[in-house]
Amino acid sequence: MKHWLIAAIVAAASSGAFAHGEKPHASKGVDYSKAEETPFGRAADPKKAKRTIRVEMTDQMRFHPAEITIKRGEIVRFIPVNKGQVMHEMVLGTMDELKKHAEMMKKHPEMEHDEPHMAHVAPGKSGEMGWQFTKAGEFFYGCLIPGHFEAGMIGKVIVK
Ligand SMILES: [Cu+2]
Repeated sequence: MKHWLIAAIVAAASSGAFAHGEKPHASKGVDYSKAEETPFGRAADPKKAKRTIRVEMTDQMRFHPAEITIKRGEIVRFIPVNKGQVMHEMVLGTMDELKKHAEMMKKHPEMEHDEPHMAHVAPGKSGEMGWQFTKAGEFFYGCLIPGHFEAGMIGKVIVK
């Protein structure tokens, strides 16, 4: 746990130098109209969601549900719930991006990162993430805490 705390303090002191980019985040009073289009959609105001999907994360390194079907263009409010005793996270992306990101997390486990397509959730807590899948296809969500993704902590989003 300690590295998360240190990273958070350092990030606060250097005003977000650890962030990947200038992307909006719900907790920072964001303008969702400026949300960047990614290969798997864009950040959206969870308040505008017509559908809320609760996703449980467990220490068995699983997401429940592990497969979600969504209509293209629909704004979804994800509520990742950590049912375990350790930190988990829900990160949306393409399989390629999640794999790359998991590799990076292994090399730099101290790296603090926070973007609208990811939610880090402490044990017993829940997070919130608004997302609009703008393209049809198969996308994924993974927990990129070192070891978790490799253990199969991954789910699939089918966008129709
Ligand atoms: Cu995890």
